[in-house]
Amino acid sequence: MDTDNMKEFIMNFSLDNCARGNQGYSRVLLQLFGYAGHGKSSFINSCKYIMDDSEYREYAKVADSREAPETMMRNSYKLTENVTLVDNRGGGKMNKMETGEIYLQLGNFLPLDESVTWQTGFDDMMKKISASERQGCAADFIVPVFVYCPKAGISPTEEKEMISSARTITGVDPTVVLTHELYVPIHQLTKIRDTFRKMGARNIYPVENYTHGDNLKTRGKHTAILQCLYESLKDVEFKMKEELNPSEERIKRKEFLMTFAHKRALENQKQEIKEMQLKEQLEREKEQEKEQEKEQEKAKRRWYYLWLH
Ligand SMILES: Nc1nc2c(ncn2[C@@H]2O[C@H](COP(=O)(O)OP(=O)(O)OP(=O)(O)O)[C@@H](O)[C@H]2O)c(=O)[nH]1
Ligand SMILES: [Mg+2]
Repeated sequence: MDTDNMKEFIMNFSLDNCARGNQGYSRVLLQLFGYAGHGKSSFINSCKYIMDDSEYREYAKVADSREAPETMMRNSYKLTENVTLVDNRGGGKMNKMETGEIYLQLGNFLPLDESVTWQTGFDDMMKKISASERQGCAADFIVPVFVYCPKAGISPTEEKEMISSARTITGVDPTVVLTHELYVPIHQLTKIRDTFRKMGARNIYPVENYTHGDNLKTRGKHTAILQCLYESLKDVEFKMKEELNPSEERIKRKEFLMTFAHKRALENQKQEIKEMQLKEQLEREKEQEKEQEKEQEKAKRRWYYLWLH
């Protein structure tokens, strides 16, 4: 399919036109998630640049480099009448607190266009889930889009967990966008693609984002990005053939997050107990060593020293 046809499909996409109608969903949210600095904001700017067909603009502020985290808010950008892009805050270390927050963003439990702070624990996560009841965002059809820069190398366990959790939370196969396509050797790109396939991801799109420094329109860049958007919406169309229930889905999502938070709290508790036991053991060992030293000291003393004291 050529770029004009793909663009037209994306522009006119509406959940109302799906096989069973909109089933209670009002819009599609393409939810970008992943590590900080991997190109989420640049991907949003590229999509807007292509769809708006105007001058290049930094709608989403881009980081000065991959190493300096930029996006702290969960900003939304309207791509078409019915499709919105969400620039979620990216994780740095991807510890359990950060992944928890990423799942809250993905599950649409955090407010749009507000800043994201990493959680501190179980209570914090529960409060955020309860607060989300007031936001009324149950009617968004979520598509998870994992943005990944292959130059960073891959740590399969974390990425696998994120891909599979994204699928469980949203019920949709995550789209994987591999950025910096032109700067990664083909063999490395193929390897990374295979790794993501093994994790269960099927929709993988290598793209070269348009940036402030390089925004010369090319058919290659246009095609790759449009293909990614087109195929993601085709997946929505396919999924909408099933009978779906937005409120039921939200309940399931909530259950997933609560189980995650509960497991994480238990793990933390176990870890704390382990650390405490280790500390106590070390202290005991130190005491024993001191005692032994005292005994040895005593043994070394001559008989008349003992008599004198
Ligand atoms: N050459 C090239 N540079 C890119 C590409 N995507 C992003 N960049 C650059 O990589 C850096 C980080 O990009 P951002 O779009 O800010 O990344 P992000 O994921 O939004 O980062 P955070 O907001 O910090 O989470 C910027 O300097 C971009 O110009 C790409 O596909 N190709
Ligand atoms: Mg950003």
